[in-house]
Amino acid sequence: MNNLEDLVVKLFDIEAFKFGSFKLKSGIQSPIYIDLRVIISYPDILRSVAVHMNEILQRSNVTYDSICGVPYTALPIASIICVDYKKPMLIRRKETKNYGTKKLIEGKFNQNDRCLIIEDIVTSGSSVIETADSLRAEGIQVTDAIVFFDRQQNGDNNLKEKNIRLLRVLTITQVLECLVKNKRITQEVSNDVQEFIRQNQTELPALKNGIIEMKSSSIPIRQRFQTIREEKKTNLCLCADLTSLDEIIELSKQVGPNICMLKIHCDILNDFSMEKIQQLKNISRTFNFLLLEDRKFADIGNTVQLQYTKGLFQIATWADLVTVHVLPGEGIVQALEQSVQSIDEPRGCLLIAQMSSKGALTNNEDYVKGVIKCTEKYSDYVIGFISQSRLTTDNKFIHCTPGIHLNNTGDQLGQQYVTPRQAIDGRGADILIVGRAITDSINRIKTCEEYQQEGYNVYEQLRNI
Ligand code: 5BU
Repeated sequence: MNNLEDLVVKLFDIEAFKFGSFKLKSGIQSPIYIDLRVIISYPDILRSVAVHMNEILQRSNVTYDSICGVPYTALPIASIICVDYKKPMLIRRKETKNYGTKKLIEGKFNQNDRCLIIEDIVTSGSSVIETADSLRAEGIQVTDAIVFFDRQQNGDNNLKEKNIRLLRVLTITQVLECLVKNKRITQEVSNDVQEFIRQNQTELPALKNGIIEMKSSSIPIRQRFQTIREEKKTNLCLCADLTSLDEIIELSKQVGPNICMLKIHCDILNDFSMEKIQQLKNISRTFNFLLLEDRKFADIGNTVQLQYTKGLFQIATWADLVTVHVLPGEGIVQALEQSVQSIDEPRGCLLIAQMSSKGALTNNEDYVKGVIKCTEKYSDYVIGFISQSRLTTDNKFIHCTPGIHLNNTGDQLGQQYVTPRQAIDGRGADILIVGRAITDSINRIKTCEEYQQEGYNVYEQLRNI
């Protein structure tokens, strides 16, 4: 079955294409339903699909080190191509395991390997993008994807936005033409489908499961936090005060599902690079957590603008959130907000109202009042506080509390700890900022899960009172 036209007709005959009126997952009524899953029951057709895909790959001169099929239909197709044309395969799990290594990508790969994604049908491109994000989070390059069938609903442009070139064997227009020519459907049916396609163009959707918010790039940070907390059931911010970004990257992949935020201090890293921080950012998108740079800006407006956007770190390009002291006056917030106006992703900050360390000079009533006033005035950019108590009844402001430990009361350098329960119940924390309690523990993943569970349980108990 080398002829593509024969293959299309065969696919119609085995009911991979159906015409009528079908309710799609989105609730929309569609005149066509395409389900390529049936091909696994027809070995000749399955192989033929793989062969045609490979022909396109040969013609397009794509270079790649491995192939990753998007589950499920594309998996057998990917397997055939990999075996027949001797390419290694990768598999992306739909969910991470709760036990063992928690790997999201199975198979052997090296950093900067180039992986080709294979999918059966593309509509919006969301599944391909979800797969690409996971691969990229592992340091694997994704530049091309191939689909057997393009529904022509703007998937190619959506993928282009993510720097992925879409290759395809067939478009819906070609399928319709072929089926009319072979008298499987009438011209009228074909016209109806074409009209439906024209009217149902897609944009990048936000994905579910708490993993990857593709539109996270446009959802305001405050709203993102609320969604993450509910979807992932976590109010835990892991504070990774490690001096190796490589180590933070590895850790973030392991605990990504458990946290709503990752806090770092970029100026303590021995191996900072824009490439690595971009990798961390991709991981934060994959696992859907916010990235907080605990920069504690505290200078005049002009200086903080430079510190935020320039230098080695270019913090504004990657940090969803930063921390800010209001010591120099509210101009600092105005200056920071101004410098992210040209960035096309939402940015926000947390004002430091009260510190956890012994004898902190911030913890005085007038100072805190000033911080609250400033928060209210710049409430678009300031999403909340770093605090040790609930400072306002306005729930739109998020209270983040550091100084958390389940079985320690402080360190030798002035840090003071409370338990997650004390922080949430007693002090009104929305987010627990936990550092060494997790990073110094013998099993970081397990400890992280414990803090996540404890934090979220207390939050739920209080919510249900
Ligand atoms: P720890 O390992 O959980 O003690 O780390 C706490 C983190 O929170 C650490 O990165 C501090 O820089 C940060 N922190 C804090 O501990 N207390 C504060 O008041 C503020 C930040 Br603001």
